[in-house]
Amino acid sequence: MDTKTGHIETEQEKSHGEISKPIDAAVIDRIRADFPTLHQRVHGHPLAYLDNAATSQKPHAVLEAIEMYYRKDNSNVHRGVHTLSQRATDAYELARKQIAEFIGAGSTREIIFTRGTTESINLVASSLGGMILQPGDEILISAMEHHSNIVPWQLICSKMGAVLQVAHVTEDGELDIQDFRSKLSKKTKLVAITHVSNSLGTINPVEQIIADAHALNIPVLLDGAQAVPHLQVDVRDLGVDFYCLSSHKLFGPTGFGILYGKESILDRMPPYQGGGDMIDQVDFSGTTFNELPHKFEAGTPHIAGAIGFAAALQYVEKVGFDVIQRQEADLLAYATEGLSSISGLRIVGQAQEKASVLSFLVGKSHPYDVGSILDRFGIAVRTGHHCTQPLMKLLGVPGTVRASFAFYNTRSEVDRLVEAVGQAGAMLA
Ligand code: 7TS
Repeated sequence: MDTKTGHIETEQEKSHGEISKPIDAAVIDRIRADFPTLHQRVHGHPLAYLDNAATSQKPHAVLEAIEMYYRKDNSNVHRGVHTLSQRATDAYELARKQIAEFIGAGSTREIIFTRGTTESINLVASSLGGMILQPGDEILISAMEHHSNIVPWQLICSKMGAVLQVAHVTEDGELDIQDFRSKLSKKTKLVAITHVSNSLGTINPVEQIIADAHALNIPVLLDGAQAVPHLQVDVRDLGVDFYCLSSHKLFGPTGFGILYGKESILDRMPPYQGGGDMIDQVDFSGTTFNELPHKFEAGTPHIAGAIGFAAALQYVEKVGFDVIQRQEADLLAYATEGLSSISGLRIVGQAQEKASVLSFLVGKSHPYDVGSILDRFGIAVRTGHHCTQPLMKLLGVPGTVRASFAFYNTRSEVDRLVEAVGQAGAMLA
């Protein structure tokens, strides 16, 4: 993004006061000051953390919220009359409300706390899949899915005698929408597709996907793990049936995530796991289950995870998606241009709509070797298949080097990346 083109400030931008266009380096510096991990040296160089698609760094606000909970309120939730338990329960359920508002859910009953995107998808596959699938039924995914949105469907399909259909992806890394449409049929019982590809950055046309599937009364699950750090998602505007996400990619703690589901569907689904908290009455002759969302939350939950995640969302709102998107778009365009100037470098994934994820290969060098050299320069990227082995096979690559940017990254980090990749290419040639 050329920040010098005549851009008219929106009301939201104006409300950010000093954050006027272009985003001033001083603003990003202030943001960086909120993230303690960014300020360290690796192999004698300042850390350039460009592995945000794997996990993001955590601002002070998140670390403090978690510490305060453990220092002051640590107690179990939903089961104590004492003050600490009530405080913990209040903070935990307030987090649910804040999370519901952040993604535009209609009710906290639609927000199920999980360990992350992986567990959210497994929950739907196991509970809904086990309830509705008949032999010969189909689940439709795409060829760019993370293993987390492939394997749970394979497991339930093989258990129920159902069939996994896969919509093609083009050479540019876009969903082949015609192929997707041609694979929707009366047999399709669910569409499960990623909102943003973790390997290529492709932003999928989810409104279109949902419209096509809903025209045939097929529910849609979106894997939002890579979307929520970059896009303002409103599940009700989308009309999506299930939306899955992980706290740790959105500046919150690991081991915590969300399954959003429409209440009308969640209500009909059987529990996923049994244990404490998810029950209403237990008797050896049978058990009745708690109401939503607790029906799907067995056992002592990740209380600090919920509280830390709510703090992360507050932080993101304070920065604002407008600033986040402008900074990331700038970094993506700048890095794409810089890396493209390196001879023999090939960018993998050239979709029209992309989030700030950049996969590439340098000549015939193995991605792992390039990544190891970058690490020596203090630059953190991910290498390999990024848990998308079928996609790598389809694109005919062994894996890629992946740089993924967050709003706290800078053009000077991109300069260092380009310089180091150039050197790695020369060393490995
Ligand atoms: N779906 C997508 C699109 C992802 O990118 C990931 C994690 C997951 C699901 C699983 O999320 P989890 O939090 O349950 O593990 N992706 C990556 C990645 O690209 N590099 O490391 C983890």
